Amino acid sequence: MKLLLLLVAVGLCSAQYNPNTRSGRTSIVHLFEWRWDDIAAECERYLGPNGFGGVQISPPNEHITVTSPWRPWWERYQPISYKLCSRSGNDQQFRDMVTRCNNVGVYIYVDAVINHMCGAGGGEGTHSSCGSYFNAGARNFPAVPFSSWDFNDGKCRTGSGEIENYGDAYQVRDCRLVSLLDLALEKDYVRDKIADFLNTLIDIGVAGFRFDAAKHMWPGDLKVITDKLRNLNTQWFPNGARPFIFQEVIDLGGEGISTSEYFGIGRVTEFKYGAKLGTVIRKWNGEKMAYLRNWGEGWGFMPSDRALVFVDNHDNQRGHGAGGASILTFYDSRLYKMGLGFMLAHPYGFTRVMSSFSWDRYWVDGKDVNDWIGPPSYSDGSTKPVPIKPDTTCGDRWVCEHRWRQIRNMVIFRNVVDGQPFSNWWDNGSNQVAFGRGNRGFIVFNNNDWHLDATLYTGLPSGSYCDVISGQKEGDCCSGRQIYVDGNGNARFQISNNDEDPFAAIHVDAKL
Ligand code: QV4
Ligand code: CA
Repeated sequence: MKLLLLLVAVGLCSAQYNPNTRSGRTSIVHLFEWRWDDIAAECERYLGPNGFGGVQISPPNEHITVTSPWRPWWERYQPISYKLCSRSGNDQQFRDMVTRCNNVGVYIYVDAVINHMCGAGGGEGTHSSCGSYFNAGARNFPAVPFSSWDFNDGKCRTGSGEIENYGDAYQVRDCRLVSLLDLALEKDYVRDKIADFLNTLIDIGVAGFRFDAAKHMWPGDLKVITDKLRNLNTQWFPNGARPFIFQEVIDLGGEGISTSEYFGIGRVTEFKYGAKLGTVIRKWNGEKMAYLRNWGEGWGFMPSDRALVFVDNHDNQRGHGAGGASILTFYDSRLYKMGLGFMLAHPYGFTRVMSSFSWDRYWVDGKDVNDWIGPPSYSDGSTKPVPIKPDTTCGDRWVCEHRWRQIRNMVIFRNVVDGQPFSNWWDNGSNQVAFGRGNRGFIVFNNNDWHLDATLYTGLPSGSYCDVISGQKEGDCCSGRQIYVDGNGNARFQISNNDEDPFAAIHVDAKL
């Protein structure tokens, strides 16, 4: 009996690290600023058929609207209430999206902004996405309702009320992040309001949450809130399934707060991953791909089963939170595809793919002053739909990285090699590297300025394979280059440094 109870307890806890994706689906995609109607359609027509496990959505609750002169993307990070109406759609559209995505096995992960409400300078009125009245100066949000005693104004010890020193954990948790009114998460009332909001989403059918600004919340408060959460909706999930939690904690080392403080609650974003991978692929600071042999914990990252990993996110692709010049984005598409290829082939962490909208970058003194620009929108500020072109790419300013052949095929590669060990590493001591995943898949990179011509042990069964980077298997044909694995598992790879994409990947589902 004791053993049984223990097993149940372990099962309950460990589930928060489990993304709840359908078996054989191993990645999620962040459809940044997409409308609910478009996400529902994308689940059905693209994400389901191509093996994506889920979607991280932009915050679904009511937020401030800022119109000076156009609406920035970041208004979504200034909550006004927990009503489900936002720039992406209303309550009914949200429920329709969750149902339709769940029905095709693509699950929804909500970006939960629970550390704060809008900025202290947010003003008074009904300039909010559902038209709810609020008064930022008076700390009054009647649509929740929250009032002045639900905020940390009295608790913060800095003169400005702002976070002034990231080395001081108290300031980081109890003071205001860029003037955002900081909620008093130690109060039962505030905890209950947040848990009610998250439980409403769970009942609708979401599979988990990104905790925005988790570093700015005490782990103990988050633990109490997550303990109040119900199990997932059994219409789609097994009995007793717990919501997946991944927490946004930026820890590049050297600050007062470390990611490990949050492991008791769920997974945590590993920001070192994209920063380091970008440095290696750009060949900065003497880095080379040969050093990736012990990628993962060997590079000082958190344990793999606690990590949520990504090449770039909606902040650091535009110089916000932990944005550094090394971060690879769609603007550097050739290097970006290699970065995604490496991430999706490598077993470390749970992987998230970014899907962006583009904007005209305008650099002034090393800073992009257009970093605020919002998604494609009409003159009234409402977000435009995502048009799909005949060649399957997206129109307007929607970049749809997840629809790029190389990236989508690597999402499939990761599913095919799921559970297989990292194996058969090879490198030339410089920037030509290769590795496999057991006997299911193999990938080769040439990031040197010269040709790669090497016969490598792949671990794969003999036969002809279609490279899923230069093309893909279509029926019995291969639209890209073919690779022949001989009876000993060896194959000759020839990759020019001038190839459109200087890497190649084969797996057992792309065998001809
Ligand atoms: C400005 C000044 C303040 C000043 C204030 C006065 O910067 O110093 O006190 O005016 O009113 C926007 C503006 C910002 C403005 C603020 C309040 O950009 O200039 O303050 O609003 O009006 C996003 C954006 C922020 C944006 C915020 C709210 O990145 O620029 O602020 O949304 O709209 C750290 C954190 C990490 C965080 C990261 C960006 O540790 O948690 O910074 N990342 C998450 C999200 C991110 C989001 C937030 C947190 C906040 O991923 O997108 O910030 O919810 O590293
Ligand atoms: Ca806080």
